[in-house]
Amino acid sequence: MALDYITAGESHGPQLTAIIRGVPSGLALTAEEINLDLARRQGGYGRGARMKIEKDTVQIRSGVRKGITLGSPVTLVVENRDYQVWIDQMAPEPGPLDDRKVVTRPRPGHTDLAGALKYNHHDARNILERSSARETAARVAVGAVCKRMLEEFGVTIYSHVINLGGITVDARGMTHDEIRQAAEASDFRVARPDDESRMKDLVDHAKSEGDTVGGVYEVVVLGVPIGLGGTMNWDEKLDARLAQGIISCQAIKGVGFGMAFDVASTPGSGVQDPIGFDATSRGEVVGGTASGRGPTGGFYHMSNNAGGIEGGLSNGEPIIIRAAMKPIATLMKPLASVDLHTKEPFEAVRERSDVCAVPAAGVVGEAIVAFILAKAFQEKFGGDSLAEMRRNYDSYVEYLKAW
Ligand code: EPS
Repeated sequence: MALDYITAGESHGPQLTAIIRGVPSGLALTAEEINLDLARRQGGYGRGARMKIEKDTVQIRSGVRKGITLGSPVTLVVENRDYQVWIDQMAPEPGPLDDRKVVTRPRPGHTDLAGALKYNHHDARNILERSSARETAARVAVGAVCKRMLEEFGVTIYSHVINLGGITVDARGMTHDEIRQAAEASDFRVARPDDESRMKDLVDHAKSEGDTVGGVYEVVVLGVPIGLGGTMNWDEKLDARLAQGIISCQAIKGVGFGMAFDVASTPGSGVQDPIGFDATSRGEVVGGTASGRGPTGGFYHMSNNAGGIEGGLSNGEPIIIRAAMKPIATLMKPLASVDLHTKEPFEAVRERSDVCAVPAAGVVGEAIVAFILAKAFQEKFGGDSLAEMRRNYDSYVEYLKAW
């Protein structure tokens, strides 16, 4: 069965749930590994009070026995601690609602207005509870499972922030390992710590103004073999699928690969990546090393402006994806809105929120990318069991070597 998942759960409901189907049998998986990524998602300078309330941990409820996947659906549960505070308003049992907590002044930029009209909810809380970025905790848990699968094939993923509210970080000249280590140690998940104090000032200033801050993160995938995805049909293309996944994340408004939008203002000779051949690296599996190239049978590109994908197929170079996050829509100095019932002009509702969540969004981006790549991996190599995937993968690498 093709790898797929669904998430469920309201931000202040009892729990977030994810069910993943199509995880191959025989994969070693523990809650502790998933928890590492859940903790990474909770970090970053500029988060709101909710992150102090929650300590996200996963419970594996199906699909795993004694630390090994069974091939059956994997159910992951992350409880919301804050539910205890919201139980009166959010419990599934019938009962009255507190009028003071009903949301009728939609926030510009959020789903409140269109969602309320579409689903016929006169309390926009019924929309915002699900559209909240809290849902990304479930996606990060799914991504951690997918990362585990990819690791078995030498594929690793990291992210770092390259623009925070207009302050850009230039990581050129740094190795993958250096960028990854610096980002993990940084409150802004940036490669160069010298940029952090200006970012902190920017976020503090926005907070004092009741405003919010966006930015751009980059996800990098190392060790991807040549030929994942599809070039024959629109919905098989790897970049198209990654773009859909990335854009589906709350507040993400733009996505690009490699040099991204700069392709539009650069001549073709400065955009396309010249091809070379190195017989010594035939069949090399080098995920995590300096070049980050996966198995290609010795073919390589002399630059990586394409970000590892040409014509909808991985080309073996590191996959590099950039995503632009808009500033969070919930403002403490709210913009103009209209009451859903009276139609009178009002300021939009104030909800507790983050001032800046770009570093966390990068961790979510890793998870999204992990899922899409794991799915593409399974399409190419089969996947009832990890052993079957490995046989098919090894045979593909042998085929590339013999080309
Ligand atoms: C989030 C949980 C939410 C928000 C934020 C991210 O919790 P609460 O609404 O209780 O503060 O902090 O969600 C949003 C930015 C949003 O617009 O919904 C989380 O777990 O990441």
